[in-house]
Amino acid sequence: MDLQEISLKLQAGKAKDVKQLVQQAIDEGIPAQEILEQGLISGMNVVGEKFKNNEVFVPEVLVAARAMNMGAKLLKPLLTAEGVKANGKVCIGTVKGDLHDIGKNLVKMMLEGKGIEVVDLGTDVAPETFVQTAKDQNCQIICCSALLTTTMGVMEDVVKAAENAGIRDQVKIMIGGAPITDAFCKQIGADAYTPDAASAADVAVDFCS
Ligand code: B1M
Repeated sequence: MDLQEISLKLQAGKAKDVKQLVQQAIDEGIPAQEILEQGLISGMNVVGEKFKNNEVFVPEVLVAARAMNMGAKLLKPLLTAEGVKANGKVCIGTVKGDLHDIGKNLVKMMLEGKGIEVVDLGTDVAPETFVQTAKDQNCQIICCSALLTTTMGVMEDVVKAAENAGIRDQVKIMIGGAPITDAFCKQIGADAYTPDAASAADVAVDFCS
């Protein structure tokens, strides 16, 4: 099966078709990671380009996002089936001002697959909420996602809030999202940047063990 078909159906917002094709790809034995990257994420990237160029608008992006979520749900048990199991607890959220949650949800999925307990704070999360949750619930890691260049700066506020609360040496801060880079991570004093959900889970396992 050509994974491009999944990408095209996702771009058209055909959630049912996406679900059916993802299932077919699974049945054909195509690795889940490949279906995710070459089918779902690649389709979402095309939608993103069109969104940028005003060729599609928020409603179309939302139906594509729904199709993406339906496909990802089917992949979840496969993506999280193998690998090292770790003990640990993290809190995760998309930073204040930012409502994008698809990438954050993928990171959550991969973390849970590694046996890590995840406190999901949702989207539009204030720095103080990340820090208070880490404190109250004894999280070893704070995971922040940001998709907008206008919100990525909030991650620096999370680092500062952890310092001000006196827990900076007890908690690791991991960051990610499309505009984030390793250089940005170093600049704001966070502990790790990873480009995708699978590598985020690997680094989290290291931090927790
Ligand atoms: Co938004 N949006 N959006 N949008 N949207 C982008 C991000 C944009 C790049 C589109 C574009 O112009 N090309 C652009 C940002 C430009 C910029 O900042 N320079 C943009 C804009 C401008 C906006 C609005 C301002 C539009 C408007 O209203 N005028 C608005 C802002 C709303 C807000 O947040 N306050 C907005 C709204 C929306 C929707 C609501 C319509 C919808 C979100 C639906 C939802 O999330 N439930 C949406 C979407 C879907 C997108 C695009 C098309 C797709 C994002 C996505 O889900 N990608 C996006 C374009 C794009 O990125 N190509 C775009 C798939 C997802 C799996 O990837 O989240 O990057 P991603 O996650 C990756 C990695 O980054 C990583 O793991 C994942 C892969 O494994 N990762 C982490 C993510 N978090 C991590 C954390 C980690 C580690 C790795 O450690 C903790």
